[in-house]
Amino acid sequence: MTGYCIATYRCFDDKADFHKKATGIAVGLTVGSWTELPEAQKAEMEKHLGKVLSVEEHAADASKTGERYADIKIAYPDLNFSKDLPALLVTVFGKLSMDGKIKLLDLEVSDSFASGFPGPKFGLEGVRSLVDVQKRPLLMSIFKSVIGHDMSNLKEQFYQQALGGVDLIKDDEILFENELTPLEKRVEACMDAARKAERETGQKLLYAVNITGPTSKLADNARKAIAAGANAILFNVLSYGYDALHELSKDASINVPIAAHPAMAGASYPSPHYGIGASLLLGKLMRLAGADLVLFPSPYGSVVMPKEENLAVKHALLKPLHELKTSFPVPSAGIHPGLVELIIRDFGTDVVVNAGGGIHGHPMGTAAGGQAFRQAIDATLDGSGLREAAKRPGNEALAAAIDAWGIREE
Ligand code: 1AE
Repeated sequence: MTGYCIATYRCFDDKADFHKKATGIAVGLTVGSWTELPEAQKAEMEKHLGKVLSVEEHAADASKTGERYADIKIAYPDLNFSKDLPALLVTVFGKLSMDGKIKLLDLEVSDSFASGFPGPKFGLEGVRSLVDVQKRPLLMSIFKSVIGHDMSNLKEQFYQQALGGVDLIKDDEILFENELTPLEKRVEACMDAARKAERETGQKLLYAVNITGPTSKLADNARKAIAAGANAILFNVLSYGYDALHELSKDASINVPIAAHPAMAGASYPSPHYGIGASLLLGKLMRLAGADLVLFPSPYGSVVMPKEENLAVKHALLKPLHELKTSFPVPSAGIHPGLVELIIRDFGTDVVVNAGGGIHGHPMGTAAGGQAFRQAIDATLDGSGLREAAKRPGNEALAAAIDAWGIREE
């Protein structure tokens, strides 16, 4: 529908007239009132009026929430909001988000709105090129135990992670500017460790350094990190807002991939009744705002997202969307090598396997933690299976990981 952005809501109510509710939203969030307007004014306001496209009613379903609900689609004229995500989100789910049991499930933005969003600068293919890995899933390691540690400790942690054969290393999202490991010095130390490890492994890697601080300083901080040698950045998108991500990603001088962290997402997507659906929150909006990689919980780890929702996030990052590049899905939290077969079964090879505790907690140490993952990925791709592969000479790291965490088979 040219010139309109379409919002899909799920609205729960045991008694409501859902058609009336839908009209109330379409009018209330656009021109305010309609029936009371004089005819002359109606003609003038018509172009600003929201339109109810569909109302699909569902009887109470005991297998879901046990309540009656409706899926409602409403089209909002682009004319009503400026071409930025805060304006769009406030239009479609500002006051409405506080008005009873209603959840925003999806947004289909118009081509005209999307034209203001270049999306991921590198995308999945670009990230693959930077690390020079075309076919297999990538492996990312997460710094753990960073607060209160000094630079030499951090540098050694980085080196051990890099030796394990990971493709990316990300800062812990709770590492902010601090005296022991300030941003630029941290980048210099870690990139130095990356070069040292590369001389041994022959492998390129990206270090996603956490860009933090007041919103007004984010772009400067990113540029400082890049000048110090950073080749990727990590960003806590939801605490700043999508527009902050968009500002970083569309900035030509910030010419490194951006990994979006999902911190705070749990305040929005898990309720069936309220908030924003996971595939929109962590999928479509992250991609539109320019994330090259997006972290989100997996269906199997320590922070669990139901599988259907999880795969919907993956699709939102990978399926065609307004000519935008795709974003790398990074299912995360509580991942260990015994989950790799499930990850590749559900996500295919276009996925980043990401682990913190599953690497640093390896019984033979951090470097062996990375090696165990790489062995698990290879064994899954060559079809030999983890248990068989663990018996092979050279795969002792995988064997130890399986002893420690087991293999999850569904
Ligand atoms: C969903 C985000 C995961 C994350 O940032 C993180 O730190 C995970 O750590 P582990 O792998 O659970 O130790």
